[in-house]
Amino acid sequence: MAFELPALPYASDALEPNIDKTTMEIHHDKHHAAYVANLNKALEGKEDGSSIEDICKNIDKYPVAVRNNGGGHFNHSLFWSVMGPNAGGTPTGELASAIDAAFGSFDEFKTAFSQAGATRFGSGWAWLCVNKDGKLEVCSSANQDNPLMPGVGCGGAPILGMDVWEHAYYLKYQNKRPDYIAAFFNVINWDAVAKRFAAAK
Ligand code: MN3
Repeated sequence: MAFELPALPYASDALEPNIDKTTMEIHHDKHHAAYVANLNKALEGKEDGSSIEDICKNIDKYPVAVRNNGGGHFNHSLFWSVMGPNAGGTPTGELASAIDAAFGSFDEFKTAFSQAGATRFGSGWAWLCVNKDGKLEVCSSANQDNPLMPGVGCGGAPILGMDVWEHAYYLKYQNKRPDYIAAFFNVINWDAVAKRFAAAK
């Protein structure tokens, strides 16, 4: 079965002014759509019913086009789902406790995550993951790689991902990636991240 582009779970202007409508439209309707189309093309005749998560976990069995476009599909699907309008702030409950336990405080987590995104050279992603021991970790990956792929980074289940490709921010923020990263924190849907955390533990 072919993979499909998921609809944005909110309007394309819902993240204004932090992420502008035009960037969201191009990012979702063009970039993510292209990853899905190219993933389906790369898998044509070789579909085995694997989920996109299972493809990422076994990525070494696939050609590089599946790595790039399958990673792109997984990463962007997660990305849309962990943002939202009326979001931002700080997490609560078990996720907040786990962040404090792993990083010392929310502010220290924010610094580590922001730094992972800011220092990723070229294109890639910053991640918050639940590692094999059930602990939270921050890492970053190049291109469309992600922590589900063996040997990439945290080696765990990603529960928050931030796209730091220029296409994610250049129209509004140009070369100022740190400004985009600061704005990203205003649109994190911590309830969605907490659900992923509960499922990953
Ligand atoms: Mn992107």
